[in-house]
Formats: sequence, C-alpha cells, structure tokens
Amino acid sequence: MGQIVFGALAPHPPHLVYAENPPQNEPEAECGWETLRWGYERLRADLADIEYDSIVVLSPHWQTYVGTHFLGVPHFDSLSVDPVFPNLFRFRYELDVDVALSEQLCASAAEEGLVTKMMRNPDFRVDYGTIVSCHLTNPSWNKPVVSISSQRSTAFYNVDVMQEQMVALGRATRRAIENSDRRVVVLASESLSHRHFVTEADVPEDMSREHITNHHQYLWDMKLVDLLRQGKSRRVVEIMPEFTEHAVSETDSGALTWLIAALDYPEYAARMYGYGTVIGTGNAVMGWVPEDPAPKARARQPKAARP
Ligand code: 2X7
Ligand code: FE2
Repeated sequence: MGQIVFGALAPHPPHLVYAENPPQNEPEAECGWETLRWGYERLRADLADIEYDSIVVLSPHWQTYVGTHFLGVPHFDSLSVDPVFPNLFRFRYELDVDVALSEQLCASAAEEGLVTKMMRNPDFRVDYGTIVSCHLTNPSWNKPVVSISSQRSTAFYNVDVMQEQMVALGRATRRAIENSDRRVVVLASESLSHRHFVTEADVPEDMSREHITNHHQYLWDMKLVDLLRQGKSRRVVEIMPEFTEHAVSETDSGALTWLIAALDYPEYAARMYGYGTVIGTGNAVMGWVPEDPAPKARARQPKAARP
C-alpha cells in the first residue's frame, strides 16, 4: 500500500532559486531572501531522513480553465523563463515524470466527478511554480515528479467552488496514492498573502527594499501560520475563502486546500521551516510528517524535574 510520507507548503518565488545560484540558472545573485532559503534548507534536512519515490506538486502557474490536468510525458528538457522576472529566472530544467502515478491520480480525480485530462504534449513548457518548488525541495532532481494544474474555478466561478473541488481533488489524491505502491511527497506550491510591489530595486537582492506589502496582509499570514502550527488544519480550510479574498492570496489556486485534504486534515502541528517576504508577498515554508505524534500526546509527556 502506498502512502504520503511528507507534505509541504512550498512557495515558488523564482527569486529564491536566483539567490541560490544553481548551475541551471543563468542570472547570478550575490545573496538574498535568506530566511526562506534557510527554511528550505531545514525542510531538505528533514526530508533527507525520509524514503520516497515521487513528488506530486500542484502549481498555480499551470493554469487550466477546463478541468484539472496532469503531466503525462515521461521526460522534459527545456528552458523556463519567468514571464515577469526574466532578469532573474532563466532556468534550464530536465525532469522525469512518474506517468503511471499521474494516470492513477487523474483516474481517481475523475471518480470524484472532476473534469480531468492527461497532458501528453511533448513540447509543453513546464511552469516555473512546479520547477521552483521541486528544485528547492530536491535540488538533485533525482526523483520523478507529477505536476497537477490549477483549474481556475476561483476566477471562472468563485472561491467557494474552487475550494470544494480542491477538497475532492485532495481526497482523490490520497486514495490514488494509497492504492499505488509509491511513497510520495506532496507539495502545495504557493505564497500566502500575494500583494506584489509594482517596482523592483535595481539590484533585486537588495534586502533593504524587502518587507511585507502591508500590515493587514501580515496579520492574515500570521493567523494562517498559527492555526497550522496548532494542528488546526480543518479551521484553515473553513476560513480559506475569506483568507483568499482578504489577503489577495495565491491560495486562489487551491493548492493548500488540496494539500490539507490529501493529508486528511492533520491535527498534528505543522513543522515551521521559515517565513519571509518576496517583493512584498508573504511566504511560509512548512511541512507535515504524517508519523508526527499528535500535539496532545506530546503535551502529556512528563516535564523534566527541576534541578
Ligand atoms: O510567482 C511568484 C509568487 N508567487 C510570489 C512572489 C514573486 C514572484 O513570483
Ligand atoms: Fe506565484
């Protein structure tokens, strides 16, 4: 029986890859966005202790307006250029796809009544959300990936329709993984609050220019992070429509709701790896290890005797 062995909120600002200077990325940076990059370092240290076969990621930058699509080509090798930040992300990628798992996920989603499609175009350009989250989670690219599109119900209908469909997609994802023979890492590739600055510093990594866009956005981010750290993931799904609208959040993609549903609404604390802003947007790197003890069980452990 397969299982989800690790889940993460894994934001994808291309700035983080730029600041890491991997050989695949053409532009060169001096530094930048360390709190988030060190957060990803902590995530990778935890993941190093976990055996897994494949990574499944849902990305807001693969946008499909008729149903949810799944990558269905075994190998991709191309150049990804960020359309808004071509100055800092021109990344040569090469990745393998776990097509068998992708087909299982697609069939399982269809069983839930969702509109689905396998993406079989060999010339398809993989979106930068998928690439950035996967790179920062596993820079060696030695595991196959399944990318799931974000079907834009929030824009086409409203945020409630999107959330409902993502709950169904999360349930379908969990069932398909359990019916497979794979140990899987699931990633929600998205920022929290998502108001951008509209101008950029001459030196993008000039951190004297970096801060949250406004306090209102920050308060919403802290509310969500706090609930996840307390294991109140069901409450997060309940308030997701409100959060999405008020924080102008990238959660409109449905990725975080999908992740929480796929993890079956964890009541254990999410591991907090890091929080930081990128051109004013709020980003949290957080992880769930399904084997983590429940927070209540931890609280019952006897306190160490005072000296
Ligand atoms: O796609 C993004 C994002 N979500 C947040 C910040 C900066 C750039 O790109
Ligand atoms: Fe984004």
